[in-house]
Amino acid sequence: MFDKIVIANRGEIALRILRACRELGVKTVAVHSDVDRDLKHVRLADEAVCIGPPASTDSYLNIPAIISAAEVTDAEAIHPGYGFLSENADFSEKVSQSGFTFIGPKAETIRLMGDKISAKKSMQEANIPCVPGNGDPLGSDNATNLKMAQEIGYPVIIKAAGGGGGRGMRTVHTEAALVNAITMTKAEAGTAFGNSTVYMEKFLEDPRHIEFQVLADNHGNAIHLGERDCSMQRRHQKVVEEAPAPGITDEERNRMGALCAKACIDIGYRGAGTFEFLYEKGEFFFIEMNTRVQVEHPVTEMITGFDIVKEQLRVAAGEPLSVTQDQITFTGHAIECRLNAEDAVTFMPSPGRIEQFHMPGGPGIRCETHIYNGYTVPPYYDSMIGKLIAHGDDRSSAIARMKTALSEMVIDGIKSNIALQQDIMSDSGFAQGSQNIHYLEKKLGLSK
Ligand code: MV4
Repeated sequence: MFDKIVIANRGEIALRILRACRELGVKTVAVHSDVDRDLKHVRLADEAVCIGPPASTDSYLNIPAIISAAEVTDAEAIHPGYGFLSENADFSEKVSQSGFTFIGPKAETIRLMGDKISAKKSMQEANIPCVPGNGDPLGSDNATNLKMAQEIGYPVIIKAAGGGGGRGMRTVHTEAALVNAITMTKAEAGTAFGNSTVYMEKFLEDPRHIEFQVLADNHGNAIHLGERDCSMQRRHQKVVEEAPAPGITDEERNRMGALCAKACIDIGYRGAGTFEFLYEKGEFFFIEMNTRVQVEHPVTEMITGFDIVKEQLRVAAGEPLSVTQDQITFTGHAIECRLNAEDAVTFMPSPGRIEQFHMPGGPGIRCETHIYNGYTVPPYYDSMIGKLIAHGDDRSSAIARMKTALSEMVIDGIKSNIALQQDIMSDSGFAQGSQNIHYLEKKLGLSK
């Protein structure tokens, strides 16, 4: 195992990584911006290095500064967390070239999955079911593109190879709109991603978002930890996640999970990863692979009792996976509510000083947050300030525990989405389960 690592992130995930390090006897270096000296994990870390001014581009995205911090503290590895540099292939490459271990997949894997065309190609080759549409780059011949759309059947969606996470896509409902939509998406993609390549696939109108968690080592082993339902989202920001996904049978879980684990071996995957699918009318369709630990990993940890972050550290250190697939079992149901510092009506970020924080507790409750009484949420970063996770014997018990926990949690001084989460937990549609990706936005009156 590593002697010392750099945690190249902030907030709740930095604290989560620090806790995993402590359990494994790994020393920690927190790297932080000027305004982040009072972060909980910075206080708890063995060492702390300031890497720049508040703006992310000058600090948490500053590759030379982070690598220098690893050099001056004589650390062995760098954990990127999620967001920031976690899926930046150039960062992964520079970390390795500088003689450190990047806690994540190889740079070439990040690059492969970062390009949505090569990702889809590699998944088609690995027999992962993909959304209808060949995934080839669209050429400039209108007749060919019109023919392709006709064969797929409208509506279709034009997606940028450099996009992902909801960026760089356009839905097309009629033949008349196709040519212009391709032109527009290409132009926007060229500006936004420096890559104007686009591809076409069938647009699924009311899918659920279901994703599979995988872990792979450097010794040819890969396992899956089942799936999560992340359909409760607003403007591509997940709000509530849960595991298992309601209505997915053990057979479907085992079949899809095994396919994902096998695909990991095929592509030489290493570390923790997520296969994102759209799920409609009983069928899974691959859309993207995330090559990092995800915000919602705790729901999987709660139903499997397996520590994903500790395992990331183990496989990065060259150890084989600590478990085999048959040792993974699923118990009960877990729900995660993301906690955001935001206005209840406008959803605008609401930074400021936490005057009063009371953390909920009790059986099956887990609170992942870095906030504390007197902590000031800075305005420079994401508004997510933590996550509340409830585990129960079944879905309704998990909801009941979540409602109890939300009712006893106090976050004063800033605005938060606690009331929204309470509203969702009491929503009859949510209680039913299996809602699609449009459900929350419709409920909030945002669309359709
Ligand atoms: C789609 C789709 C429908 N059909 N692809 C949005 C984020 C990116 N990961 C892919 N996305 C979508 N791709 C096809 N062929 C609908 C979405 C989508 C979506 C997907 C997952 C979660 C929330 C979403 C919200 C709007 C659109």
